[in-house]
Amino acid sequence: MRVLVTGGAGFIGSNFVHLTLATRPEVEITVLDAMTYAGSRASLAGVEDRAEIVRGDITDADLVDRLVSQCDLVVHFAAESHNDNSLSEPWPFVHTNVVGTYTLLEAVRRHGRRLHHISTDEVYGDLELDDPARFTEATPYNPSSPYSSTKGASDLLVRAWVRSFRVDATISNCSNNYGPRQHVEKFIPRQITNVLDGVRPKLYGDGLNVRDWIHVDDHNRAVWTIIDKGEIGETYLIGADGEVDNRTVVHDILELMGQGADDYDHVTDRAGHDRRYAIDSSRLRTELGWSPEYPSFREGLAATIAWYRQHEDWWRPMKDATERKYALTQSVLSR
Ligand code: NAD
Ligand code: TDX
Repeated sequence: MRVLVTGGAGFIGSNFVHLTLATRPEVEITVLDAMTYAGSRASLAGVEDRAEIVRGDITDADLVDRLVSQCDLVVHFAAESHNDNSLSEPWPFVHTNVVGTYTLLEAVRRHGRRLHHISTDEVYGDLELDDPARFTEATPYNPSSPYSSTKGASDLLVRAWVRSFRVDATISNCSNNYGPRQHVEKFIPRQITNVLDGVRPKLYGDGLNVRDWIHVDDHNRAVWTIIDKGEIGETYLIGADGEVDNRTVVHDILELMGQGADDYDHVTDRAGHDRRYAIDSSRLRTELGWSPEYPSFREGLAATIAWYRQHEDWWRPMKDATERKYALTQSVLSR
C-alpha cells in the first residue's frame, strides 16, 4: 500500500510518517511537502530510505495528479496552520488550505483514490468557559480566524466532492496537538524554548483561554483507526478530554523546568482570540473503538520538554526568526 502524505515534513505529518513506518510494515510512503518555513527535512531524519520525499506544492495540479495516480491513499495534512500568521497575512491560508485541498480533491476524483482529510476543531468556533457543551460532529460551523475559516472551507469542499462526485473521503477534526517536532511558533514549544533560552514565557491576554490538548501520537493513531474502520463520507472528532487553561500550562512548564510558577509575562491578546475549545469524541470511541494511550497531559508535557531539551539542533535554526516575527506583531498590537 502506497500512502501519499501531504505536509509530511510538518509537525503532525512527520510524526504520522514515523508512527506509520514503525507500526505498518506493509505501507510505503511518499511525502509531498512544499517545505515552507514550517516544514523541516530534519523532522524526517531516519526515514529517507523508506519514504520518498518530494518537495512540491499541493496547488501544483500536474505534480499532484502524478503522485495521486501512483498511490492508494492520500492523507492530507498540508496546510498553513498558525492563527497568528493568518491574522497578519491571510492569503497563503486561502491558497494552500482552500485551493490546495481543491487540487487534491480533483486528483483523487480523477483517479478514484481514497482520501483522509485532516482538520481542526477550530471550524466550530469557540465556547464560553462555563458552557457545559462540547463540540460534536453535529455542531454548526462558526470559524473565527482566517486560518479556521479556510480549514472550514476545505472541509466543506471535501463534503461536496463526496456527495456530488462520490469521492471516497473521510474527515477528522482534532483538538490542539502537542509533542515532538512542533514548530516553536506554537504555544507549548514556544514557552519551553523560551525557558531554555532564559526568556520568560508569554501569555496572551488574561491567560484563561482553554485548549483541549492531545498528544500527537494519539491523534495519528486515531487517523489510522478512521482510515481502517471509518465510514466513507463521515466526519469524526478526535480529542482526549484534555481541557487545560493556558495559565495552567505555563505554570506546569515552569514547574517541570525548575522555575518559579509566576516567572512569566502577560502580553497583548491575539485579535479575535477563541476562548475555549472542547471535543466530545464519543463517536470515534464507541463506533470505531479508539481511545487515547497517553496517560495524562502532564506526563506527555514532561516527555515533550525532555524532547526539546535533547533536540536543540532541531529547533535552534527556527527560534530567532520566530521571535523576531512575534516582536513585530506585539509592537503593532500595542500601538
Ligand atoms: P505544520 O504547520 O507544522 O505543518 C504543515 C506542513 O504543510 C509543513 O511541512 C509545510 O511545509 C506544508 N505545507 C504548507 N503549505 C503547503 C503547500 N502549499 N504544499 C505542500 N505542503 C505545504 O502544521 P501541523 O500542526 O502539523 O498541522 C497539520 C494539519 O493538522 C493541518 O491541516 C492542521 O490544520 C491540522 N490540525 C493541526 C492541529 C494542531 O494542533 N497543530 C490540530 C488539529 C488539526
Ligand atoms: O505565545 C503564545 N502565548 C499564548 O498565550 C502563543 C503562541 C499562544 N498563546 C495562546 C493562544 C491559544 O489560546 O495559547 C493557545 C494555543 O495557541 P497556538 O499554539 O497558537 O494554537 P491555537 O491557536 O489554539 O491553534 C492550534 O490548535 C488547533 C493549532 O495551531 C492549529 O493548527 C490547530 O488547528
